[in-house]
Amino acid sequence: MKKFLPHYSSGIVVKGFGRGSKELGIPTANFPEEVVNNLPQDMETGVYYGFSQVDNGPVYKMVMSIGWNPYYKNEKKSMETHILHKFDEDFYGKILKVVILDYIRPELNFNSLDELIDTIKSDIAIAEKNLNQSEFKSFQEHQFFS
Ligand code: ADP
Ligand code: RBF
Ligand code: MG
Repeated sequence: MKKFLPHYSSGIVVKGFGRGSKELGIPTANFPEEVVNNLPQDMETGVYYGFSQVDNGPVYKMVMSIGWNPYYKNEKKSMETHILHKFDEDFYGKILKVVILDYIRPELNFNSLDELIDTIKSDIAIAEKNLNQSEFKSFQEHQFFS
């Protein structure tokens, strides 16, 4: 599971699927295809967490979904980052940097949108808690983000 971690990615924030994740309270910043294609071939799809930064701003905790979103049956593999911070404005076109540190679970299908949202909320709680551990804390101050 952790074979390819930590993994560092950076790229421009592009428009995603426009499904209104934002309206659900869980906006996800999408990376372009090239960044997705740079992931190690054998890295498992699923839900991960780590740290993230928009341009040269503060480094925040994040959760990320990598894969095909079985609930929506996407045709294209995506990397969607939800940053655990309330932003006043969108940041399309800015540079997003992420370090992926740990794996939570595989991508699942759900019977309803409510179940998807509840599961994402529990992913967020896991990331919130685990990222305070000293094992991970050091990455927040990593050179990558300076
Ligand atoms: P899209 O389908 O275009 O990805 P979303 O509804 O997922 O649309 O919204 C994503 C956009 O919301 C991001 O590209 C970013 O500009 C903005 N945004 C605002 N707050 C956050 C946040 N906390 N985490 C991720 N993106 C955010
Ligand atoms: N989509 C899925 O189809 N299955 C999942 O298990 C799943 N887990 C996610 C976990 C996180 C932390 C995030 C941010 C997204 C996840 N998604 C998943 C993607 C979700 O379907 C997408 O962000 C939608 O746009 C939400 O409305
Ligand atoms: Mg999105």
